[in-house]
Amino acid sequence: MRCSPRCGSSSTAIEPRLPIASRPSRTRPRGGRCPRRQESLSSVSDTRPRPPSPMPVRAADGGSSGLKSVDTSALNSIALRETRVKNSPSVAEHLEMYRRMVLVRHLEEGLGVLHREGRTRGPIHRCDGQEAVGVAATAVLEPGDKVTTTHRGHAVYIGKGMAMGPVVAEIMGRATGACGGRAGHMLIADVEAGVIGGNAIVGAGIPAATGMALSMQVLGQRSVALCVFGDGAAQTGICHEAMNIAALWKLPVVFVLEHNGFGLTVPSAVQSSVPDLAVRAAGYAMPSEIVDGNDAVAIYRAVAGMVERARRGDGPGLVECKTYRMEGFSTSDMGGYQRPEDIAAWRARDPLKISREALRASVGDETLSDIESAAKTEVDDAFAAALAAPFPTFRLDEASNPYSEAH
Ligand SMILES: Cc1ncc(C[n+]2csc(CCOP(=O)(O)OP(=O)(O)O)c2C)c(N)n1
Ligand SMILES: [Mg+2]
Repeated sequence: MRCSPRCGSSSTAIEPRLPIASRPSRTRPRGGRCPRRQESLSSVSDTRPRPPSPMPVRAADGGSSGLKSVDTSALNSIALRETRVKNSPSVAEHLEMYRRMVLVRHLEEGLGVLHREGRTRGPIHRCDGQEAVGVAATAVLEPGDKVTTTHRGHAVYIGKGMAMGPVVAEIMGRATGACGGRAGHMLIADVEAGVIGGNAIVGAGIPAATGMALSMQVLGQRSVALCVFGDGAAQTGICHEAMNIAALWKLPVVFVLEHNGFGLTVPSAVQSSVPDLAVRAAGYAMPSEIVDGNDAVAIYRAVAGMVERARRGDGPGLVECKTYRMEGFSTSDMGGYQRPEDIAAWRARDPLKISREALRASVGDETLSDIESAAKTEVDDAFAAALAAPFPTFRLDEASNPYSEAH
């Protein structure tokens, strides 16, 4: 089954198969045995060929290969019926997602300019081309829900409702920043907005969101934790540990895998045994879906379905968003390993273009242009305010300063 008109990958959804103990929801099952595990695993090993994915990936041999995926369509019907909810965004919601994506794009481009002028500190991981993932996934959430993200988290910060001013000021290390200038661009958090934080340790946001979901379950809240993480992070051991325990205990956590084709300079094809990482969800009896990661509406729909079932106590789910990072790994990336034709192909499928095109028919060019110019002004103002703001002052504790002359 195709997950969206633009996505050549199949949706993969697997009914959770864990026995539920006496309490029907948010109850930790006593045992971890999965009675139908064998059935799901044998279905996953069916490797019938499928049409290639639109995501261009350089194969291990350096050639170009379409993604060969596992056909798990046999597993889809039950869970898809169950997770089919009223989950399409309204035009107003799509418009707001578009506005936030435009804000993030201006933020990224502004940072690029400042970096070239030598006015930023440390590497900055831009998310140009990936805005739809962080923005659309968080657009689904309610204010009490929490999100963790990665070193490339700008779209999540803005998507979950942080104001542009404190985000820009934090990236620029100013006292007026969301974390007082102490976090920098990779570690921004905002408790009130439900942003538990970016994280410079690859994979570390995955157990953090899972732990947050455990606390929500223990406290009997109706909230959901969402974790945005990369394809590189998906290869870490902690990812598997967290997913296993999340599925075993039916924790209200949704894993959103931002599959941009690379971990640092390493292509997915040489770091993963499977091209579609969503198939791993079957190993945890967890539903999963693959979507076009440049299509905000497709992401919103898939994440909304997973959030809905997590909120009602049916446990975690995984959404794999196929996307591409158009500006390299970071501002210190020297490039040369991304094929120009791949970059061009993905630029042609820019998530902002896809949403703009979809919205034009309903709201018209004028509304979109107004939104675009207001977003530009908002980001320009945020940069001007941040650059005029002071740096924080730090008081060193002499006793714990290893470089102190006092020792
Ligand atoms: C535990 C750990 N190992 C290695 C690194 C170095 N590192 C930083 S980003 C990165 C790649 C991450 O790839 P992915 O998760 O796909 O995120 P992307 O950069 O593609 O958004 C690596 C290996 C790190 N920061 N933390
Ligand atoms: Mg990656």
